[in-house]
Amino acid sequence: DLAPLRRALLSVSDKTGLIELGHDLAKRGVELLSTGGSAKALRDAGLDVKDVADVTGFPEMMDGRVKTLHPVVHGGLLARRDLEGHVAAMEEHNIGPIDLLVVNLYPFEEAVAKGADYDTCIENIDIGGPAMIRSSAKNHAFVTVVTDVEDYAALRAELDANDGQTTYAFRQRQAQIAYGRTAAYDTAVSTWMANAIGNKEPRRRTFTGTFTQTLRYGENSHQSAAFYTDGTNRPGVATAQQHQGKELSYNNINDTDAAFELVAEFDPANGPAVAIIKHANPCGVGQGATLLEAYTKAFDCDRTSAFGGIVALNQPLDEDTAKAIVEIFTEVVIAPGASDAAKAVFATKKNLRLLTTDGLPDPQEQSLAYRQVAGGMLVQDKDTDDLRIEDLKVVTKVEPTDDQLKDLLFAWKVAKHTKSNAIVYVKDGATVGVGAGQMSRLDSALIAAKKAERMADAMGLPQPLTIGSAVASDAFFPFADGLMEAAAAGATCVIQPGGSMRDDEVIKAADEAGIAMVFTGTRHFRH
Ligand code: 93A
Repeated sequence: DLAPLRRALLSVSDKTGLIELGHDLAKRGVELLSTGGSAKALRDAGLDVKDVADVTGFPEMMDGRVKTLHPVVHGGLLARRDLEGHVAAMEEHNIGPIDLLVVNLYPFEEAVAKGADYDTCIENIDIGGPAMIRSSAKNHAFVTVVTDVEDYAALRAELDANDGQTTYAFRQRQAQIAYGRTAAYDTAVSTWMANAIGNKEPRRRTFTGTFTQTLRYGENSHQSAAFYTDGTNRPGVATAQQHQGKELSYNNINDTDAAFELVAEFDPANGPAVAIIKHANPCGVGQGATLLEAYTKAFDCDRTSAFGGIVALNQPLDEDTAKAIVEIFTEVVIAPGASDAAKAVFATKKNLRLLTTDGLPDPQEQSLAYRQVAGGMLVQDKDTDDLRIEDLKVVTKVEPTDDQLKDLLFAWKVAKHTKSNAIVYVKDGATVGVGAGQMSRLDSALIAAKKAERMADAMGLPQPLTIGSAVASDAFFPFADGLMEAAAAGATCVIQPGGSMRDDEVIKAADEAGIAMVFTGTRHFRH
């Protein structure tokens, strides 16, 4: 069960903790082998180290591409110490056993994150490191492998507890971690390359993320959870900088993502836009002449639900908007930047998290969306469909006016980011009623209208804002009832995919109600 530790090979890109580890191993009488930069660091610290090049009899060559790829190294890592044949082979070829491998890889993921060019990324693909890691992990019956600086302490504790040896359980655990590391590494390379060459075939993609953070808990407090990045380095919640407030929770991350992806649909060139999200659904989206106006319009859609919500902006946060946001309890604000004055306003609310990014997510950028099901994973292209006015087909006697068209397109963008069945009422560049996630389209229409009525009461308005609104339905109306409900709530124009068996009935109902209707030909289910 216990394996002795006589020789170690240390080859690390991240030299954090290397010297301390080297001293500790030397004190225990372990012979140290190492590669170029690592050997130099250890030697400079006064340690006795043997160069791998001296052991293999080959110099490091081809800019370091070939340094440890040699039978003397891999034989030393892979030989079973309990098989006569293996031991004889070691003796015959003058291969010494290597009992501990400490490797961390060329920083490929960091190179991608920094936006390095193609050739630089290629040079950052480590070949020898993963090969050694995989050899030692396979031979964990005898060999200990450490692939993470954070595990140095665990290694030392293990050696302390076992008289300078390691237990089988420890080696197994380290091997399991090691294969996870090489798998994630190669996935990062494949993901980066898929993006670089534009390969979008879901069946050619592979996924494991790079672990970034343990979360306090998952969707509920009895579920453990972690956050992984996918190596694409897109602007968004995964790459945002957090300025204040406690750590983001699982739900915060999910909702912040929904908020930012939605608000990014609104091109900053067309003016400031704000989205407020609760439980991954929009409870208000507004566009205005100023960010403050956009926020106020979003907030007025559903002031009740906005409490404890997530706010996403399509422009840097300014002081006026920051002041309005802190008037109610908000969990997270995400924006492509924030002014110092805005940050100062937020500093008075220490629980409010502020996240800033270098830009907005690109709603048209192709990527894959994953969903787990029992025993499997569903993979699809992200819904990047971008509707153009030319694609719309007017199907009613009445045509929408230019102003109505603007609100229809606004409503359509919001519906795309609302759980199905989605019904979204919009007026003058703001949502005024959102019905989300119902099992019937009619219920979504009713709920959205009901909420608008409640807001009118709360705000002392003479009538709900759905009067004279534009309405979007994320998928076709299967019957005329949903459309009639929208008309009853005061909608004067409708955008929907069309394509129902009963389109004729629905169009007739729209004509009878005197409303304009356009078909998009595409739908935006979101489950
Ligand atoms: O270019 S490599 O793929 N070729 C190799 O043979 C090799 N062996 C170890 N890179 C290789 N390494 C990597 O070098 C290790 O994984 C480690 O990240 C790095 C340590 O180099 P140095 O000790 O010179 O700083």
